[in-house]
Amino acid sequence: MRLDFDKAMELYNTRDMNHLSKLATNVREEINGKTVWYNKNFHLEPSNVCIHKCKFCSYRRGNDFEPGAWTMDMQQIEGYCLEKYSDDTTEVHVVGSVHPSKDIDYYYNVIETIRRVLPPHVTIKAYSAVEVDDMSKNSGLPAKEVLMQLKKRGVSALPGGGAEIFDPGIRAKICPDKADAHRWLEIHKTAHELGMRTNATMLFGHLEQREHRVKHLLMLRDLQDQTGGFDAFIPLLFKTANNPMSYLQEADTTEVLRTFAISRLVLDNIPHIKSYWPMLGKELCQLTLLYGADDIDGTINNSTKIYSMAGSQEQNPTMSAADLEKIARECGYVAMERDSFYNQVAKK
Ligand code: V47
Repeated sequence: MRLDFDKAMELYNTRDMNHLSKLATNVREEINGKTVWYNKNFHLEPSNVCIHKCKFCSYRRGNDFEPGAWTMDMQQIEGYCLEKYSDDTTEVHVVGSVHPSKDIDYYYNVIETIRRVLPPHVTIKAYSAVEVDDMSKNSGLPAKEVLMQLKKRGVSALPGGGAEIFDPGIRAKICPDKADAHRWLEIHKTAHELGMRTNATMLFGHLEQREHRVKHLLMLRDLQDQTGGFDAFIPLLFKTANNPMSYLQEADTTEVLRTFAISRLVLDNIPHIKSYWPMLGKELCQLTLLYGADDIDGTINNSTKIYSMAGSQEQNPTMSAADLEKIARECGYVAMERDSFYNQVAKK
């Protein structure tokens, strides 16, 4: 039976972690059997210069002259893609920023450059709904047109970033100046209508309470009922180093595990719950497999800085397929390589 708000809160508040683990595992095994999915991917972070001043972000710089700022030109993007790509890579995940002086052509050029240098079987998963919203505002084009242009240039999936927490009161405190919940959901809905698959995230462990998280999950579940376009949900644990909310303590391990279990149980219509190890660390990532997670993302190839800059223990995130397979095996599961759309990739 579907969990409503009250039932979800009751389960969230239980002290019986074993019960939560069993319930979430039942659902996860009904949907995904004993499979733990992973992919061979790398991230591209073209710039960390951003107009938004999200309080949780350790990565942003306000302009290109601040220490630690970077903005790649097309030659650097080409070189970077060729350096990180290997024959078995199936996905490049682009994490943008909203640069104060780059117009929409820069974002288009990034995609065109990737498409030109990497083979066509590599999926480009690019730009969060927040970046799409800013491209739309800055260019005067409707978001639908921006998405169509990105799709035409080779984007076939959107990452789940920028969702943070939908509650307007908390959102006003942690990221007041970017797309709100309504706009984030609207852009994903439009992407789904255009045939693009997308992910969804939730940033937790900062100012929000459990009730805000459950409401966030229910809003995602409602949209998924309408479109069916979300492939995966990723609970993102707030990492506290080097950002304006560093005064907060990181959420406990049990709180992380509870949140994974409740996500699995509430989101009965989203097939995959992803545990993103560059943020959680390998050990905690492995534990989440016992609380509903069925996807451990990818090999990464030391290509993302967001979480290392925010204090993650994974300072140079890289895992081989064998490392990822071991994580699953030790939990009694079987790792399976996937492409970006959860099709099994045959072993070579
Ligand atoms: O929206 C930023 C989060 C997100 C911090 O779709 C932080 O497969 C924790 O969306 N502590 C961007 N989180 C990354 C993202 C993502 C990651 C992995 C997989 C996928 C996917 C998408 O990172 C932001 C924000 O919620 N974030 N700073 C921090 N200090």
